[in-house]
Amino acid sequence: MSKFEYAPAPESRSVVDIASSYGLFIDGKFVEPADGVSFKTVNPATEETLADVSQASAADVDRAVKAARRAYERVWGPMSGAERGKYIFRLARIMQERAREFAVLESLDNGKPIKESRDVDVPTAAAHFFYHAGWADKLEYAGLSPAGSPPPKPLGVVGQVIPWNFPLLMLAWKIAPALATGNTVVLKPAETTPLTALLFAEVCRQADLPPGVVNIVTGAGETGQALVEHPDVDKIAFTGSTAVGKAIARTVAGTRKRLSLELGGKAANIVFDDAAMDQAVEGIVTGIFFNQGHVCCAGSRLLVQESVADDVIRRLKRRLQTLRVGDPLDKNTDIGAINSAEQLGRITELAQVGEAEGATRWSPECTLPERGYWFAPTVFTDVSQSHRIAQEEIFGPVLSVLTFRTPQEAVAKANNTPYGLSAGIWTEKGSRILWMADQLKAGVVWANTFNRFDPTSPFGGYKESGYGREGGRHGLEAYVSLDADGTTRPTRTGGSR
Ligand code: TAP
Repeated sequence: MSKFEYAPAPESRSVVDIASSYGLFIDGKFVEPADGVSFKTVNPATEETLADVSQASAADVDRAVKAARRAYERVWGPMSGAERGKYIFRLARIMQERAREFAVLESLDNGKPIKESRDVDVPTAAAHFFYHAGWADKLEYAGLSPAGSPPPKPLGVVGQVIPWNFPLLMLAWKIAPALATGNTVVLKPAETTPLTALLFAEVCRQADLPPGVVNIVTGAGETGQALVEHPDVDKIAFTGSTAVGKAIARTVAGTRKRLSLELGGKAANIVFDDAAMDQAVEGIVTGIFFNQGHVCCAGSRLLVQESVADDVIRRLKRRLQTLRVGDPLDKNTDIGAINSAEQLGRITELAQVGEAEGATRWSPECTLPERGYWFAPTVFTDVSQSHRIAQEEIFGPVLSVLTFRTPQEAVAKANNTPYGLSAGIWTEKGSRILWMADQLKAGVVWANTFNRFDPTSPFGGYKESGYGREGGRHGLEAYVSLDADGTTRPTRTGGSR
């Protein structure tokens, strides 16, 4: 039977205006870096250079922290919550108004499909600002401190370091709660995806946000390290790999800085024999192939009940044959480009390890573009618990399939990981969902859905997936002091159970 093909439906690039070079955003202005060093950011789908971006040195980070401190002491700290809320609402509205520009820029710099940047990243980022704007004047009623005790106070200057997989959304997760609680911010975006953070800097100017409240310092790992080590930063909020998170925890240990860490994951997506199978297959696809699998909470381990494993794998393979891999700006594209040559190298290496360890590798037939960084959706069956592809975070479009017979075995296998960020359960039985959710050591457990995000819902991990929560009322705790004198306490929020 002949197959209907989709005609290309490319989104126009004309909505974005990328400058040839960008300075650092410090104290409300774009400024040159002290030592004049820059790096290039490229479109991973074409390897075309998009812009030269400044690399912030320790001296630039110091300038940014000083600007944030001044803004905290003179303007943002003393401002009423209601006034702060107005600014944050304004940021949210401008982000919505410029949504198409943000979406196209994100897809160009990151490689993710436009339908995801347009329908998930940008609207969810704006939703985080709207949600937190609403909290700004209600913090004393948030139940963060016991009745009768002083209202929560901001911490001061917050240093934030974010990864490349959801550049704008991770910025929103970080900046919105920090501003709502009265802190000022110095944020370092990932080296490979700085452009939407720089567009957000422009939005801060458009919103007349007081200078120094938000500062954006672009650069590589050393810039992040300079921010983490800066003595006048009151809190570090980090999202990224577990290895870098551990290094940051070591640096911060023994200082008065507060720390929250959102790190890696190796989530189990668990399918029982009574699940609605077509729905479950869609959830498996969303779980691991959304955003090319560059998702900390990706359902990268499929645990399927043995009695239905053959059927699930057959349906899954049939579904994967319909996924379209290619131009991120094409509105039909399901899977875009891998974010960098380095990440492609890591995915390729781990997939080869999977084969060498004896797992069976399968990908649908698909023609990958000649230029850029691409990896076909891949499924490994015959995977055992000890395989590296069942243990290590691949952070790419690669699914490892394991089987189980009983719910107890599913729980034991799901929890057999150093991580504990998320999990999914597919079953018709409500009681089983509740029992499983109670047993699974994961910060988020989805039932009959996967990879759903909402600003009202706290998100965060157990074990090596980090500590602290982002989003919801719980997320506010990471940005306030409950001490009467407003000093910071070296406490962690969230944590293991
Ligand atoms: P990392 O390599 O850890 O980088 C994260 C950020 O830290 C980047 O901005 C990076 O700069 C910076 N950085 C690198 N070395 C640093 C150092 N020594 N001190 C301070 N900052 C440093 O992670 P990644 O590869 O970008 O992101 C993927 C990882 O993030 C995955 O493990 C994923 O699971 C995790 N992640 C977790 C979550 C949550 S919510 N738990 C969400 C998204 C991603 P450069 O970009 O210049 O290297």
